[in-house]
Amino acid sequence: MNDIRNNWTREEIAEIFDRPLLSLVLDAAMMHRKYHTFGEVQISSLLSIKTGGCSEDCGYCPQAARYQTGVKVEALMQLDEVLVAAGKAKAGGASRFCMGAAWRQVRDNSDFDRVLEMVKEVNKLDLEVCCTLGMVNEYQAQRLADAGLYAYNHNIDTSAEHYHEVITTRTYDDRLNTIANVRKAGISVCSGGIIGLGETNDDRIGMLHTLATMAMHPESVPVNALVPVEGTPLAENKKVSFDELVRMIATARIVMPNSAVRLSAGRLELSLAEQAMCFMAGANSIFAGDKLLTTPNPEFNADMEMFRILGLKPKAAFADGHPVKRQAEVNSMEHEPC
Ligand code: SAM
Ligand code: DTB
Ligand code: SF4
Repeated sequence: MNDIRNNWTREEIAEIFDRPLLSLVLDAAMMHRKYHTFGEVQISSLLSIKTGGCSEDCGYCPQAARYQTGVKVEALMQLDEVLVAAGKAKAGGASRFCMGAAWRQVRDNSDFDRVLEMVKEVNKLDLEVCCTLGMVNEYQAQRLADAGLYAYNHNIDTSAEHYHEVITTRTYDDRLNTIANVRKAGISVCSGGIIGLGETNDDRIGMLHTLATMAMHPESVPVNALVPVEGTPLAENKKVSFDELVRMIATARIVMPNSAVRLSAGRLELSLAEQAMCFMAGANSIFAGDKLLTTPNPEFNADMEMFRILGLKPKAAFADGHPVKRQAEVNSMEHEPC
């Protein structure tokens, strides 16, 4: 049977998800080896270009204005500061630079113009540029693509059924619409979710089902473990155990064989051996750097030591080509006289 499918049933995904853990990891490792260079890990670096003060009520998020989390609200960063951070990320081996803004949605104003400048300038550093700015319409997605944006991160976070338990200020369909707008603009899609939001295994399977039945799978699938932050409604949630994370990663790897599965937030809680199991289960991307957006991440040197011990190699930028350029080629071929 073809490995790359978008007609998965929930039952088929559940059957994979429920396999004994080590069998599941072995199956995922074999799928990983078939579609990727084993041991090659993409390094992304994150920068919060606009921190805090967000109008949304995402129950996990330290940047929501309505929760007292101690995150200081900051205006949109200046272009030159962003370029310094991007240069440092590149020097540290990152191939992707992701800029995050605590916005509900993009607005057509001077802040967006500045973000477009950031995209253009970071692109010149030969980094894959990624943004996560909240909801975007078709026109805004096209402007980002025109500026040279490589990828857009927009997580579906959990299952359609559980979504309203965590977020009430927007709907699951709003998220899916933005992802469709990004896809239409030819930008690489980065979309995954968080475990530890009080969801059931059925919700985890439902989230993977939504992603794996998209007409095109997201090129990147971040799997975050909730980083509980004091002041947020989910601060006291039960800690995600490492086997739950491995199970999620391995199932994602099997149902979306070609995608990069990113072991994302929550790595600070994992030992080296636990992270090794995540890589074995098909994770082939991480966020590196001492900070995620507002919460801590493993020290850069500790990650480099982990790469050395496990024999991991950083993946080069643009190893999979540039989606916007690929799209432009397809468009120009469509217009060639036959
Ligand atoms: N505001 C934009 C949005 O919501 O799409 C972009 C930034 S938002 C912080 C990006 C993603 O970070 C969220 O979709 C969520 O999946 C993840 N995230 C936020 N807080 C988190 C936490 N405490 N633990 C794990 N992941 C978190
Ligand atoms: C994603 O899936 N995880 C990253 C990135 N995409 C933007 C964000 C994690 C944020 C964790 C909480 C924080 O540092 O504020
Ligand atoms: Fe705002 Fe994004 Fe945080 Fe939700 S996840 S509160 S939209 S910054």
